[in-house]
Amino acid sequence: MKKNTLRIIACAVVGVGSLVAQQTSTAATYTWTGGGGANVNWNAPANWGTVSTYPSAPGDVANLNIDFAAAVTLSMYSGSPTCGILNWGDSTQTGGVYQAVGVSGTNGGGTITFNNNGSGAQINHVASGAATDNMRCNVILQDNLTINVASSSYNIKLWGAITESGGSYGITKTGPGYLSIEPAGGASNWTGLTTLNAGRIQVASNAGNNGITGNILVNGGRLQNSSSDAIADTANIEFEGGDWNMGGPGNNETIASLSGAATTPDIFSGATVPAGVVGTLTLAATTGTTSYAGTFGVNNALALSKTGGSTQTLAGTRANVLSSVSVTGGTLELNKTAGVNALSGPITVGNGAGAGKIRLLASNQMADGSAFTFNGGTLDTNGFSETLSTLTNSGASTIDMGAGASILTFANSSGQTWSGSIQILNWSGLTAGGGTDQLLFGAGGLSTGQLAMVSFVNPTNYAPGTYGATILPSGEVVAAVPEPAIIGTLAASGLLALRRRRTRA
Ligand SMILES: [Ca+2]
Ligand SMILES: [Ca+2]
Ligand SMILES: [Ca+2]
Repeated sequence: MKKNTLRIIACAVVGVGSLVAQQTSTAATYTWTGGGGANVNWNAPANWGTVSTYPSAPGDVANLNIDFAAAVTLSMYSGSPTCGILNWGDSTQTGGVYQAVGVSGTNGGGTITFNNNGSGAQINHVASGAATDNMRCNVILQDNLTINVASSSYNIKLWGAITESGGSYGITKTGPGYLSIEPAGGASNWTGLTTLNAGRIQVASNAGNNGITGNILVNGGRLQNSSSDAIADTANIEFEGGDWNMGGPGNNETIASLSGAATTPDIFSGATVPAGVVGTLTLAATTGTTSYAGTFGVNNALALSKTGGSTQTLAGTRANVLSSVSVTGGTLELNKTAGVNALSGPITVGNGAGAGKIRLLASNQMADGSAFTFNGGTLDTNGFSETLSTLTNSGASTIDMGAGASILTFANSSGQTWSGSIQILNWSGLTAGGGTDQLLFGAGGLSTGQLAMVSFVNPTNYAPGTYGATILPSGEVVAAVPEPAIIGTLAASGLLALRRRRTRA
């Protein structure tokens, strides 16, 4: 009974509070009059030139963009600061001095809620000059929020956790200035789209908390990492313009996938000092298919890793520059203009347990100088042709030559370390070579031991079965035809079919 009584009292108190909030919820415009100083309270009416009110309701406009004569740091700890529009920054640099205008002095200290009654909340940073204004309190989105940073040399930085309430809300960045997002005050979690239209978004993680937690759309400007793993591993990033500097040296990032039809965006690693230290971009989506038409590494090479079960297509008209490629899950489809490299650097395919595939959707998608290493994965030529450097193998790997005509050419690989097996599927070749499908090696070819690890499964022009491999003087590896006497004996006894079943098992 005592608990119930307390609940009734609590409800009554909340009810009164709501009534008061409703009475004061008519959107109003407030302009800061509190001057400068540290820990100046947002919720003090005198600081806004009023008797009893301050920006605390959806739709309220908070003008923090006066000519500050001294630096100011607002305290956000109490009073439920809320606004629809925040105009922010020292509007006049008296004597060339910009006065910093901070919102909370402690990372995660207090909260501000952005709610413009569904018409989109705004932060308009109006100052000019080269400096940074910090918002260190946590941010709650009850509306989509557009952040405009008007000066190209200006940086505003959100240090608090960004969360949402009452729906899924996003952040749109406009204007030429910088917006930095680094949740040093706790874990961010908002699910709406982060859209970059101009300027820069610099994003970092802090204590394992991702700076951006949802999907991202880049229409223009630059997305830039200030640390590794700044973006949620579940995020898709769509590029319809702009670019992405992963920062560094050696910043790594995992996201779900990449998409976008624009061919101009570039994703690149930051400074490579010490030399050779590049970042790795890992695409980890477990399902779905996405296509990215921009480039990698034109500005500075990076390493690409495809891990999840999804299909990622690399399209477009410009060549990628990659320091290495690893495909251990799903399918990486290569669909650039024929002869334009989608992949470069050493290429490894397979996770050692059957996953990981590269599929050609056009010819000549991998640099001729790229060494190709199987680790139990699949190369699906899909009727297209490719030239690579050496071939190395471990595990049970597969070359699927698909429908159509594929000429797959490797450099002399007789010096490479091989173990396991390579099965060749859908080979439409000829015993004498020169057929529809051709698997070729440069002078030196493969060693006898390597050839023994290659088998052709149900080649088109052969009786069904699994065949060993032999290499012709031309360097073409073809299915070895058993001696006619052996074929006759096998056919007569039905052992050919038995052998086929065994080799398939
Ligand atoms: Ca000033
Ligand atoms: Ca990540
Ligand atoms: Ca090639």
